[in-house]
Amino acid sequence: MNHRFVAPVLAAVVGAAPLPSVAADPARVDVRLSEWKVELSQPGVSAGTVRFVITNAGSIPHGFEVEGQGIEQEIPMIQPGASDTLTVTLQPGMYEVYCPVGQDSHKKLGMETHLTVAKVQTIRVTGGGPVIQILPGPFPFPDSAAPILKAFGDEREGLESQVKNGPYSNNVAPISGTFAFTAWDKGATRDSVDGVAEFTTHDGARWKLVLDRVQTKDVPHHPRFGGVILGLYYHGVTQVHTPLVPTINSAVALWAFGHLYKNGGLVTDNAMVHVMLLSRTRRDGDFALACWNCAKNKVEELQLQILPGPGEPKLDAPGGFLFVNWEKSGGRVGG
Ligand SMILES: [Cu+2]
Repeated sequence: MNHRFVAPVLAAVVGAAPLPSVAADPARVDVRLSEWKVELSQPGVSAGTVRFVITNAGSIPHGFEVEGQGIEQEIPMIQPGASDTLTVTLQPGMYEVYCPVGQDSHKKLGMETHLTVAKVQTIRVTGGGPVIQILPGPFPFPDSAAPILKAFGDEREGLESQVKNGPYSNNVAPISGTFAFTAWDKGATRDSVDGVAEFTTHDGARWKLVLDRVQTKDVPHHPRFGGVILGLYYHGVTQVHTPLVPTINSAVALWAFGHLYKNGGLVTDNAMVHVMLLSRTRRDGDFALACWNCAKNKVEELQLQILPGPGEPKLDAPGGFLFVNWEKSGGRVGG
């Protein structure tokens, strides 16, 4: 199995995870000063601690100031070629960022721009309804997948093996278990998650997954592999999908590292976990995959996919992975 294409998983855990450190990692914004503009690496960040890394790329001295929502902070003037940093805690709102040198004459010449600071979004998700384990088996839509496979070039071989014996199959077993988590969408680099899944697989093994940190590394062919994506409730149709997964809407998609336990013993602290709360892809009764485009179905399927950490041996489970669905789940969004 080519692990990079396995979408999500997530599962339960051991004990109460500590609260995530919400302000642990400042968001970084790179600032380039020159005559006569201020350029930011991104137009917005989520609320919290923000670290500006400022470079004077011009030919005369410049400065940098952040102003708005009752705060006004600046760095000392820096020479051409020099850099400095400014770390500030920003509440949601609009901020003016500019060069204050020359009693605002630089600002008036154009050295001014804006930074939008957004509220941190939170979602609480609880798994419910029938719980099923998805076992290795053929992907039921090989014809629909053909054009997708073609586009993957060198990586096609791995995908084709997934079509024959992959993690998206109709080979499912009813099991039991619980899963609940909270996720914070705080931007590309500092999302957080806190949750636990506990379930007993078809072979009688008791698994527990504890989630306390997200993974932010990019993976090819994903709109964004890593971190937390909160869709639907905010952005409308996100159409998040991976190559051999039906098109769906997702209310939340996250990629995390987890602590994984089997029958009470630690398996790994680096399990690669993908979780999605998405529109139903399986029908009632036999839980067969029932649609290639499932975007119109109710968002209530909670998928948890678990793989070993990078360089670690396969999990001691059929196919070397764990894939569990809670079929009637729900999420609640808060500020
Ligand atoms: Cu200036």
